[in-house]
Amino acid sequence: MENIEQNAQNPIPERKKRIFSGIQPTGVFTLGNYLGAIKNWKALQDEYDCIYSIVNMHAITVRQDPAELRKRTLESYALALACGIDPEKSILFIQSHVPAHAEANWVLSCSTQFGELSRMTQFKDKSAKHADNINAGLFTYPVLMAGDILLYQADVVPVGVDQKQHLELARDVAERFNNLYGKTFTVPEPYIASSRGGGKIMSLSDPTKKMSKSDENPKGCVYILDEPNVIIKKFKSAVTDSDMEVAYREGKDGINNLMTIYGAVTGFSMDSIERDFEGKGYGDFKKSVGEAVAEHLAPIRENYSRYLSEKAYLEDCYRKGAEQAERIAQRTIDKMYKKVGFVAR
Ligand code: ATP
Ligand code: LTN
Repeated sequence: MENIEQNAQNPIPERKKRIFSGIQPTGVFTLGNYLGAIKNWKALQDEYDCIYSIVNMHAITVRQDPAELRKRTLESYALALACGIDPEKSILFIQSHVPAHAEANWVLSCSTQFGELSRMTQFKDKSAKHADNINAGLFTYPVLMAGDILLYQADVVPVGVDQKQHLELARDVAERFNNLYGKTFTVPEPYIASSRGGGKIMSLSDPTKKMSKSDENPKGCVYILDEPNVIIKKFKSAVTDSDMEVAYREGKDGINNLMTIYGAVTGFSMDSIERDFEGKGYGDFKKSVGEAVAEHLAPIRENYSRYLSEKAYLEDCYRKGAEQAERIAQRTIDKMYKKVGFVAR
């Protein structure tokens, strides 16, 4: 009886749900990456068991300069730390350090159909943009991504709106594999910030286009390491409409985007932003958005230079991260190999 009472007061803690997400080391993170993904990565660390990766294997689907990729991978790792990913709470690792990602990719590619990969809109966009290098990796990229997620038996995957289709594919592949070989993978749920909440931040120079870190036109992109005066200037020259009203409305892409950004960094609702800027012009509004963003990002810039200069700490973190990730991923690879009928060594 005593025991039962004690157990009721101190129940065994439930296993936390697991999160996996990744970001490519293709450049300094943009405000889009931050609001659509990394800000959520940080916020979810206490409630979930989180595993985050700098996905350098994904990055080579478009041509990269090797020295630059190496440098950017370390910088991206430091940036993730600077954005508040805490290696004591979460696993943060570099994708190529865990061979299971390449192994899972092969097995899963044999459970993915050519037809379903052909429907991926990111492949169509990127192959139009890189017409001289439409390689097989660019085409099978969603399989590598499915492997990333399924290896860790992730329950939830926080990403921006642009990754929704890839996530649906990962779910389909997991279900197909489970049906064919017996339960092997957790089928992951997407965690997508609503577009008003920052799930899709648009370019400041062309608000019909996604803000993207590999964009050749840096004017439309706010990078999280930009100096405050640069940020304010970029917002001042943001493209808007010829109307005068700060209101979230169909067809006002530029203003909608600025309102989304302002709401995401201040926590203000669209209604309260509309009220606060009633009767004021776009100039005042753009200035306020620029200042709020610059203020929000300032601590990240300070943390970043500190982390990047602590080389030994950085190395220690990514080595530990890889070991922790590998332990989990290897268990899933062993299971997959057994299920498909590979002879154990
Ligand atoms: P690249 O330009 O190299 O394709 P990217 O800027 O699109 O890169 P990724 O590394 O592919 O960034 O994505 C990292 C995360 O950031 C993903 O979860 C993605 O959905 C999110 N993300 C990227 N761009 C935006 C955006 N403009 N708005 C909201 N989320 C975004
Ligand atoms: N494809 C993603 C990056 C990515 C990812 C992942 C995101 C690679 N693997 C696994 C979530 C889960 C992109 O942002 N382009």
